[in-house]
Amino acid sequence: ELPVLLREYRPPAWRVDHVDLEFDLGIHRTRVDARLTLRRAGPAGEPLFLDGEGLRLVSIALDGRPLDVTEYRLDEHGLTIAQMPDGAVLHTCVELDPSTNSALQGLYLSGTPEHGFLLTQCEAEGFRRITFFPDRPDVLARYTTTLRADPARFPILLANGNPAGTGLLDDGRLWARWDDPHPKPCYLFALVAGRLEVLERAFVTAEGRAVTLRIYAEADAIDRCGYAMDALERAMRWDEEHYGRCYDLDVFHIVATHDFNMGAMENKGLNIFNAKYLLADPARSTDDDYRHVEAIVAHEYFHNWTGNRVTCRDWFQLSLKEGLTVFREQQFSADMGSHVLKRIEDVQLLRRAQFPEDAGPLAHPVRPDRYSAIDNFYTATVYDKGAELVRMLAGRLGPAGWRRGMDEYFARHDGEAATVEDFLAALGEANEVDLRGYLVWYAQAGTPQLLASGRYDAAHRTYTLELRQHTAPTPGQDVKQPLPVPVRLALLDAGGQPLPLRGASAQAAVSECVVELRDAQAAFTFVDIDRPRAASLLRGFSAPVRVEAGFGADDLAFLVRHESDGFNRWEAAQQLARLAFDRVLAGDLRAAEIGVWVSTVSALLDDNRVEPALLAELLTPPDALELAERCEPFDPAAVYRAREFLEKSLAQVTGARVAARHGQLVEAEQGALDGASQSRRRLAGRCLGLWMRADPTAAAEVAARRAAQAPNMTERLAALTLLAHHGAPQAEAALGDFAARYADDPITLDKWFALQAQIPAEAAVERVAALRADSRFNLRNPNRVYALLRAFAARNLVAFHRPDGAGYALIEDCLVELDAINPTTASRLAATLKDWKRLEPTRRVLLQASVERLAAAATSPDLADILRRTLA
Ligand code: BAL
Ligand code: ZN
Repeated sequence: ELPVLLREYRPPAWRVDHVDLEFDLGIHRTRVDARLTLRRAGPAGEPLFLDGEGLRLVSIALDGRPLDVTEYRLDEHGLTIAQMPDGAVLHTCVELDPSTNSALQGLYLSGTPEHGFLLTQCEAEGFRRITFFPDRPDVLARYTTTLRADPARFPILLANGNPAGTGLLDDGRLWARWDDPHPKPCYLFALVAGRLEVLERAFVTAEGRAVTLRIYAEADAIDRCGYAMDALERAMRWDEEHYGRCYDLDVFHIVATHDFNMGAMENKGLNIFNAKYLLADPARSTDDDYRHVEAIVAHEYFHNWTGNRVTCRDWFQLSLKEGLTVFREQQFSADMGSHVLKRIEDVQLLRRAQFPEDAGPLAHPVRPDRYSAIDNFYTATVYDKGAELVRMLAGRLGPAGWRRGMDEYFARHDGEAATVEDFLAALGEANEVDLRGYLVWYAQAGTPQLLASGRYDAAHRTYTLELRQHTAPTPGQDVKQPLPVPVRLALLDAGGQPLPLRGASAQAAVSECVVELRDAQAAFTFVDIDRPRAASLLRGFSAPVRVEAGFGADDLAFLVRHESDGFNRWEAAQQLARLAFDRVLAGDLRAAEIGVWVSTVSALLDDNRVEPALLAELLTPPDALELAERCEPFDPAAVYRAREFLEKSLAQVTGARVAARHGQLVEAEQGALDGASQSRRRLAGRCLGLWMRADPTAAAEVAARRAAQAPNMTERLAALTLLAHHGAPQAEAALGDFAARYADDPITLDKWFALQAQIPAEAAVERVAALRADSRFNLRNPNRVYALLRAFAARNLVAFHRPDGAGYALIEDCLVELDAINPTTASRLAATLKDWKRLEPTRRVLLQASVERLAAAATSPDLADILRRTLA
């Protein structure tokens, strides 16, 4: 199929002013009556085309007159009516079978036919599986939805908007009507029908609107929704206070399901959540789980303004809502917890997921200019690099300017479908600055490399920073343009204090400044300055680039010891560990860099001013996925071994200290959820990890006890993971206990699958194969596929990349089966194969053959698209 191209965007030929939907709901048969009030918006004579897939048309009428089969045309993509008046009401009636919808797009069944419930997922193009409609985000309409069903089977009937009546029909069925006054694109449509319990809370907005907040979940899960409700309230308040945005309906509903392709979905007034990101309780949730629930509840809520009230003109603009909403979510999470730790987490995610994507065959701009399957563009680039672009814009405008710009964006585009250009224009014009230069960031793929070098001129007391940028070619983009790169920086004296910075023309001195590199290279000179001991560059990760500043181990060690910017202190420790890693990988096991890293970070253990969670991060070398990205050719086992050598080197020096520290940290552990308790648990986990490498026998005994008895899931899971990943003699029994204990809890069982999928040993291939055959595994459940198969393929360098190709064969086999069930899940799993070209020759040949066989066998457009791009 031909790709869709950004440059070929045309406004819709038909608008829909009103949509009146009626559903007669059943698990095996659902009937949908749609009455669309249509208005011609394009040239006279243009036919009406409505998207529709997998629908059985029962009847069709125009302005009340049934259409003859010669008056319309049906094909696998939709419905065409050639002769149309300029305005008309089209009534279609279609039938569907939700119980056979394993793709989980459109209307489908969560759980079993006996006990499950019905729900929808429409983003990006699921609405066309529910009824015939112009399924594109720039067609905004008002919706009325009436649901009818057997009240014994479906006592709860929900749709978007405000409740507009409910009652019993003469035939005994229940009906409920919902009216959504806000125009919306059809990807935000949702309905839910089934037997669900509810948690309710009252909320009054800053504008005085009384809103009922309700979270719906199945009976065994409703007790675990309280934290999400608290998080929702916090998010609603935060958006009022920080962006002046209030909620706009009388109800706000969230529904939890275990069967969901995504993390969650922001349908207007009716968010649907993957249960994994909604349910939380102290006995079963880790600290990370709690943070994720809070962040994703906020993210979906924030979409009400950035996504729903102002939506995207077309799917190329996806980052307009996603990058912006991720940025807002990041701001919120930082405010709820620690700004430094949140920034570290964001940058880790960027480096582990987005940088590799941007460097490989699936690289695409934050605003792609073509796609074959839009579901393949819900990527780290669109989301996380997109958020970094928004962060740069916000930084460029400053807090007051950012708020002014956002107010202008909402004022101009409320109720509309907008573009990235609209966004930059509103932000810029509200502040009288031209931000169009940032469009290149949206249009150009690849991670820029920033080369920095500093020069001190003692005679003139000046310091000159030279910056150069370079972006390597990416698929389809051979020539790259320079980008505006904001570099936040300080120059530090020998005591780590920032030196006063004065530009040649600036008056007042500042301790920190931002310089913006706009061209391929530029020099920035600071005057009347003492010789700096070190430059602290790209503070807070002020641009999503890779920096090469040529710092040696001693410079980085100085920054680890003295840097006052918490993020850059961590960054210096990461860079120092990378220098050490490079030496180990080159076989130089006695290199000075290794010793400098070990001595510098281990000394921090004795510094009780360092906050425990930050200390845990300072003591951790970059993730293997980050380190792997720098290796060409890529030998996954060698990367794993080299990183493990670093871990052991640090463990040997810190063994006794980390054992003692672990004991202190867990002594008073009660499982409380406050920040200080979470921070202690993070460090306890890190200490146990180092201790496990220093003294496996003693540490494993403690780990086995904590896995069985710790009063919180964070520690239990960390201990169990260490036992399993280090092949401790207690591991199998502990794994068995854990599985028995949480047998009825799919979310916790997913953790059990995922940690085994990542056991760094070649025999993990057989273990994963056995788990795939286990009766608890289910290829139809996306969470379980991600827990076992994606965790294995994406994170297990040793087993997935076993040199005999057994890991590749396992995933190949699963993908063939999965493609027929759920193409979205299949193509997300297949994206883990993208690195084949970088592999050392033996593995490369095996993985390439696997990808080629899969490409030949792929039946869904989603999987075919990922594999075609992977091979290109
Ligand atoms: N819109 C898809 C799910 C999310 O990003 O919120
Ligand atoms: Zn989102």
